[in-house]
Amino acid sequence: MFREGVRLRCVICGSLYPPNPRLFTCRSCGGLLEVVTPVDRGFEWERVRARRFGVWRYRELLPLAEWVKPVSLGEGGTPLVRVDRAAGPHVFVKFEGSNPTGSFKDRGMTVGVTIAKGLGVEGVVVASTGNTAASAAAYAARAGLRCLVYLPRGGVARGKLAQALLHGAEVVEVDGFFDDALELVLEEYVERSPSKLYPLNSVNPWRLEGQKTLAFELVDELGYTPDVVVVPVGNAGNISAIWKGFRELRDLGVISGTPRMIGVQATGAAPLAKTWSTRSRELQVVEEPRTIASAIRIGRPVNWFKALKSVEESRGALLTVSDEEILEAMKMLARLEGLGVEPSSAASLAGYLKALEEGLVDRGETVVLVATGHALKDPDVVRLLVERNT
Ligand code: AN7
Repeated sequence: MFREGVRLRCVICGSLYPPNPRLFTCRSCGGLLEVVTPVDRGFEWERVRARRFGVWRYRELLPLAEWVKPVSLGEGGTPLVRVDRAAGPHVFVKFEGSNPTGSFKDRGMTVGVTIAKGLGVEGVVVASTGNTAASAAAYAARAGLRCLVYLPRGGVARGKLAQALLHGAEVVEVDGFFDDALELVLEEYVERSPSKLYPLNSVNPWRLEGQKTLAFELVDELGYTPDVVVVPVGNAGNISAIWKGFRELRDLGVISGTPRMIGVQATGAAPLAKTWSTRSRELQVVEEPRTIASAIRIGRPVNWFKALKSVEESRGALLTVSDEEILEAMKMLARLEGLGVEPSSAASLAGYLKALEEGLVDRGETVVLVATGHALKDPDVVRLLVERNT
């Protein structure tokens, strides 16, 4: 199913493994793995640009063999919108809300569910704060697979739950936070594998391969590398995946410089930002994460090591924004730019404004704010925002 020469590599000790779709952690040190895809010498950036804009335009840079037919809904190829009224003439929003299920998760799910289908499993399983569940449910439906989702009880925005149910997912509500739901999934379906269900959380390095295409699209559309990319951070798979995409383009010689990656967390759910600011080598776990941005209400991000490495290598930063700042940014994008994003996505604009204040970014620099999900995902927060101050 995989391209010739594809390997898995431990992000901590560098151990290499053959491309096993079920192997998520290093057998010698327990670190998370990443996919290494060798690219043909004949690869030409110009040739891929003749294809439809989206995830599969970059097939040569993805680990799946050419003959594999993707389970696809036309994901990726999302709008890049200049936001000069809300932020300035050199600032763009990458609007991931216009993916098929309304979030960036679709980029990863098209790859993950394609692999699940190829494995011949009965279905897929995820723990989720909502968007992963919505996306997994839709792609599983398309592939004719079962989808089982573990959600924190009362912790998922209504639009996302509605999508999971609409697409026929089996929902298990867990008393506790997302972190507890994920632990359950890892114990049940990863440590005791192989099960009949294929786990598609972001510990799955194959799924993250799809998410790296966001970096490809930015370079592809802008024609140059942005100076800074701002990403809301929860479980920290996305910031790691986007950074991996830039690294690969640099290694291929497509770009010479890489952007600084700035990760944004909500003040009440900021394990990584805390770890970063204290220069700690151990994750500063948040036992009871709190924020209005339920997508990123995560206290023990599994990809913490990958994310810290990405931020460090790119000479970026991690910072926090308050719920008030998130709501204000959400309103700015909606009212000044016509962009309806969910609260966690607005954290990237709030984070950019903070980074300016703190001197981490200069006004003249080209910046991309990743708006990870659509406003319709969370109608209750929209209502709160509108009723409070119109
Ligand atoms: C809109 O759906 O974790 O740092 O289970 O839905 O890669 O976790 C969602 C995360 C940002 C954070 N923005 O991305 C899930 C889930 C939105 C999100 C994030 C999420 P990661």
